[in-house]
Amino acid sequence: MKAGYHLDGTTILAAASPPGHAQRGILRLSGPRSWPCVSGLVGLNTPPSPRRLHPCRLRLPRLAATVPALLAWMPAPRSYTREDVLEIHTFGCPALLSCLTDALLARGALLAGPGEFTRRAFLNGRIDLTRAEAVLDLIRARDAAEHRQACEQLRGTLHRSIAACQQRILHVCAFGEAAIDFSDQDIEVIDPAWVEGEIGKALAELDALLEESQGDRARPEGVRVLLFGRPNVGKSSLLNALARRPAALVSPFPGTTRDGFEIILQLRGFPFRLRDAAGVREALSPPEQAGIQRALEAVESADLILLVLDGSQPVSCDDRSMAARVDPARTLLVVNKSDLPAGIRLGDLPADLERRPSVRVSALTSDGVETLVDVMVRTVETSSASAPGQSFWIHARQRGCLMAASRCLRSALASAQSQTGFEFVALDLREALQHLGEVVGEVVNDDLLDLIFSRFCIGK
Ligand SMILES: Nc1nc2c(ncn2[C@@H]2O[C@H](COP(=O)(O)OP(=O)(O)OP(=O)(O)O)[C@@H](O)[C@H]2O)c(=O)[nH]1
Ligand SMILES: [Mg+2]
Repeated sequence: MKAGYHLDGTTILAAASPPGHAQRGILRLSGPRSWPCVSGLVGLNTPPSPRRLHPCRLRLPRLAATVPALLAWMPAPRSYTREDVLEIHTFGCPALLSCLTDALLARGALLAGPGEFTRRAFLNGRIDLTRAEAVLDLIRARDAAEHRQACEQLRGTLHRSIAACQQRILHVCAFGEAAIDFSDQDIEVIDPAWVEGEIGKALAELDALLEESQGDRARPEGVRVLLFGRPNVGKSSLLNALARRPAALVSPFPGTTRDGFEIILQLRGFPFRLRDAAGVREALSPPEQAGIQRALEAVESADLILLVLDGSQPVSCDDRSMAARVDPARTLLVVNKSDLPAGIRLGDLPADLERRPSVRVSALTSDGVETLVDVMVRTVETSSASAPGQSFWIHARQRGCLMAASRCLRSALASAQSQTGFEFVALDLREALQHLGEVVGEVVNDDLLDLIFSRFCIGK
């Protein structure tokens, strides 16, 4: 086992609260010496009642006075790690916590490695690896959608799908191997069509899982939003209104923005990458043409396109040609300049766009901008990438294993179809099971565990 993680039977210790000054500081111990390490410091011979907060006073050798604290005692096996776990809640004062840590280390506790509590939970069979990784996701969740996804995984959504697939493959293996045992007696024990059918189903389930997880971390840095429209409709002004600062240059001259640029914004707790781009028209110069080319490329990769229109003018030919370039399903219409007399008729847009949500705003006065934010957030919340149960965010590691398992099943299916003998089919099926086992942690080695858990913070 690598440095940083400890052997079975040891007792580990870490702060479970963030570093720095805070109202409350928490130290957490896990292992058989959790109570013996603490009992002397609180002057109690027996542990308090489990799963309650028990008031006590800490007597620390380096401090003159006693310190009030609360103890939470979670004896094995009903604890996060399935070991004896004890938490000490006291003031969030770094000097006090360091003093307490020293006292506990002197009594035999060891400083925990990153993610060691969760690693123990996994090794002791409390959670499978997909759930352990979900704990990490939960800690790192940047918004409500990521939080919800991590909770889904924590409930074992991925694990259940994989278990169903494993069951199907095991079933085929069991029947197939029994058939090999009876192969010298002239009885048809296994129907080749059934074998093919079952492998085909397992493969379809796995491929569906991979397909659903296509959006693997689809929003690594937030939802990519593109401000798209012809020159002078107020894209840069709108970016500034959303950012509440003059981030982009604005001028009455069409063609002001050339190099598009991005800003990252938190809107209602969601991270958005907002991209301003050159207005699209028949370019007057090569640099403008280059800027327009970039805007057109960004249309392909954006998660959400805000098609900005000038509400004070009729829909122009440029507006229509831009409307033709966007995917309506990813587009919201923003009718800007609502402070001016209205001159637009949305009915002049292509029919599929006309039906998309539209918001009237004035980037100049910020009128309607809050409504636009509401609509953007709602669109993201209900998009497939964040709808619960519809799509998985899986780690690259998990994805790699699923793809390897899918390859093995494909090869098993080919062997089954060419009727080369069940031995060959079984070899591939066993290998597929091995890869699926790696996703949930039935087949793992220490190096892999080190890699996974080293991404955790200490104390989890
Ligand atoms: N009255 C009014 N004027 C606006 C509004 N939004 C933008 N403008 C004006 O419209 C002009 C163009 O604004 P920009 O934000 O530079 O437009 P743009 O779409 O970024 O233009 P390009 O960068 O050239 O593509 C500026 O003079 C703005 O002050 C608005 O809501 N109301
Ligand atoms: Mg601009």
